[in-house]
Amino acid sequence: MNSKDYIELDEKYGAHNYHPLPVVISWAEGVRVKDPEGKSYFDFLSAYSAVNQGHRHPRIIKALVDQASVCTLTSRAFHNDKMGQYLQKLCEYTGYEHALPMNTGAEAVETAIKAARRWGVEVKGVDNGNQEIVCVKENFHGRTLAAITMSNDPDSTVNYGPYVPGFVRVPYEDIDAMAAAINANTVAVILEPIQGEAGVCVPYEGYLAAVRALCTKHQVLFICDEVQTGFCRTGKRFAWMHEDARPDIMCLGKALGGGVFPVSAIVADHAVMQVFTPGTHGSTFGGNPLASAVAMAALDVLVDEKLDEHAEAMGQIFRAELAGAVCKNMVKVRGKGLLNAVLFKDGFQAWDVCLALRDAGLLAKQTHGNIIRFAPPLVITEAELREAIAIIKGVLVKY
Ligand code: IF1
Repeated sequence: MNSKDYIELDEKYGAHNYHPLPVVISWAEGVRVKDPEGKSYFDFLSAYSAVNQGHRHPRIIKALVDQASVCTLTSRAFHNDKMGQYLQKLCEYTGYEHALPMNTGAEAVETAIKAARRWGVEVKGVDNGNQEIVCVKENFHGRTLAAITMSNDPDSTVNYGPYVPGFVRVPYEDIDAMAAAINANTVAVILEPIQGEAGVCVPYEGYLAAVRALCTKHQVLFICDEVQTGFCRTGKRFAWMHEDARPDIMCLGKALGGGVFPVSAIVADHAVMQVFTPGTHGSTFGGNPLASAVAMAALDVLVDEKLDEHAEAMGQIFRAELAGAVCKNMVKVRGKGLLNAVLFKDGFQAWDVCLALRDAGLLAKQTHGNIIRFAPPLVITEAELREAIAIIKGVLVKY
């Protein structure tokens, strides 16, 4: 079978809920992937930042294989000998007292919403059923009903009603609108510290700290969705760390699984996490020994390879180089660390650029038609980065 055959099978038997770039990946290592015909590409999407540690990092694969050969799944009906060590490592890495393990990012978001709603009743004193959560426009928090209720993207929401009550949406970067939306029933504010799907929107300096202060003032929980921005992607362990803005709850996913499989969690201190009591929340797969072993290795790689500092340094080079690219439709380059985007003029079809990049040996995906996100694995070396930048510049000059 060749690439064309694989694509045909997807289209024949799959639901048509995606429109992927026409490329098939059958091998991957570090920052590079190959198609079945043997053509090699730089991966500049990193599975939407789930592969921060690089494809098939040897330490992570070793943890996977070692654990797979002794015990993979126990459920939470019994203890296992890996979850506790994993949660300890995650708490130490994030600086929170407790962690609650789930599987996907959307489940972490749901868990944070449930924690905030319960906290609202049991700690803040809101009547059950009246809890409100403030979210921001252009957010992306996943595909569940609560997550799409927060979304204002028609692609995500159309004809999926009835939506979930209890959410109020305000413009991003508008602290006055947020303050006006908060009332006695407000239990939480949720946002992405840098909006990923919206096109790598970095808020003005001071916004996150202002949100934090506003939440503290009104006894409202600050929830940061770090599913995409977390684990060194933006040049810090977590994107809120660019400011004095420590959230009450962090939603984590993607790179926590080391690019191997879904691992997610929320972290919070005791005052919030104590709202969960036996039977009130859970997951068959959350905290399983295989996931725990993989996540521990994924965290060790981030620390030992100093991927936060490295992402910061590589990001500086990337933005400086791309800002100097010749391209008549390019408007600007923005981002932090190795989460960056090139913004083109309104109405420009970035899809065509993605196809040209593919042909030149680099995979990236457009968002909102006129934006391309560039997010390579954080293990990319400076030499590899400069090679990739040359490919990107060589394509941009034709547009
Ligand atoms: C898809 C986007 C990125 C996320 C944030 C929660 C989740 C995500 C901030 C849910 C997931 C993914 C979903 C994936 C594509 C990707 C994406 F384009 F859709 F928006 F990264 F930008 N919070 N983002 O970014 O995590 O349940 O998927 O594990 O195809 O839907 P999940």
